Amino acid sequence: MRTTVAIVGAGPAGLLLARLLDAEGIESVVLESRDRAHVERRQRAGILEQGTADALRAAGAGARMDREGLRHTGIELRFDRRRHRVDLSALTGGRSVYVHAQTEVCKDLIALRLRTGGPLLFGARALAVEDADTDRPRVRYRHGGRDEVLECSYVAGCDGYWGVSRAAVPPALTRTYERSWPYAWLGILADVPPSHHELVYARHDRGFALLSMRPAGGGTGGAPVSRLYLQVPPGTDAASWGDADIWDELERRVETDGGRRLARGAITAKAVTPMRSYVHEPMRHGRLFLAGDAAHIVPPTGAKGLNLAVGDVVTLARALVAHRDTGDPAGIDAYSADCLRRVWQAEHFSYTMTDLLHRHPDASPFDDRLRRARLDRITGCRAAATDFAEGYTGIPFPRDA
Ligand code: RFL
Ligand code: PHB
Repeated sequence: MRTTVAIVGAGPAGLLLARLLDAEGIESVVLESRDRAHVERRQRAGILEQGTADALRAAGAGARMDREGLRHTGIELRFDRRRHRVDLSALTGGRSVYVHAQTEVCKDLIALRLRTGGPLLFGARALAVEDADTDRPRVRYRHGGRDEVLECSYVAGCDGYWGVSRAAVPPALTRTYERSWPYAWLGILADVPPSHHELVYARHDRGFALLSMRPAGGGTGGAPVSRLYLQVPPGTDAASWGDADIWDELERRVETDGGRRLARGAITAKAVTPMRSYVHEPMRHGRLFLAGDAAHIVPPTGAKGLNLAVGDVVTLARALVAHRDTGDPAGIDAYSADCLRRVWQAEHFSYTMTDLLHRHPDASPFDDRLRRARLDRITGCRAAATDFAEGYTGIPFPRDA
């Protein structure tokens, strides 16, 4: 098989890129190792930055987000049993974020592709990207029990952290930057309306907790449900936490003086997520472009992973279109550096927010006081709050800045 752009991976990065290329009449083939049901059900991100929401709308994939998603203009920080609202919109000239699940974004992009676009092969596992530094790169893959080859002009490596595309960049040209965190998140979905109408990020001596939510979805018009997270030690087995223990622990960590009790309900999903910060440089090698989690990972505290993936593929699509229309390779040549500038801003934001809000097993009392002092600054000083709000609502996409 031959195509213009071979897209490896049908997560948000690969699916949105496919959509953007379809809209411009650029041929692509998407290879996805898992089946459709798995991709559509994988519980992950919930917060879309303003720029991501705008990009989905521009791609014709924003209708359900606008109908069912929840626009949030602020978040709450809780520490020392006190509540502090950060008014994101007032601090950023009206920017906001949307609560809308990654599962729903993927479902809509898959439906669009299957209805109006080129091939999207599920159960097609890429084995290797070859000859990325020539004019005729190719992807070897396995599909339906057979080994196949996809020849192409460009490869988009959108296959996430565990994918194979990254390995096609020669080690001698690669530099990776990494930090692992001494904790993980236990995340649950619960069939109960959220206890607070905005997200609550809580720092507590027992560890971090996050109260988030998912819109009802499916056009049911029902109430949102709760999506909740607890800081736990790395390697924790989700099954080792009983439902009542989870609710008790959440309640302790978000408790405020005179606050309401947490509404409890049936827990419908439970999983542990490790935390990692990781960047692979460069993000391009010849005609191979890495995008999304294939190139970088942030800890989930800043809600940046999916948003970075969207920025990467918007940048890549623009570069490919400009090259086709004008022959000018400037966008292609600048792809890695353009994306990495934004990636490092998000790495910094996610790092800082993670560090501020979690309980570090080996932190000294002095370290803890410094973290508290920074939180006091963010909640007490407009300049610090503005910096936080700009980071949370999103660093502009490359060349939009
Ligand atoms: P994905 O979503 O991992 O998709 C990669 C796809 O590639 C497929 N694949 C292959 N296909 C073919 N051949 C191979 N050899 C392949 N190897 C892998 C995989 O099956 C998969 O379908 O990467 P992508 O597209 O870059 O998207 C990244 C996002 O999924 C990720 O950054 C976010 O989910 C991170 N994240 C959050 N991001 C946000 O922006 N806002 C949030 O609120 C947010 N919350 C979260 C999160 C991630 C979490 N977890 C579970 C890691 C909350 C959590 C708990
Ligand atoms: C989520 O709802 O899944 C979520 C929200 C905020 C974050 C991370 C995850 O910072």
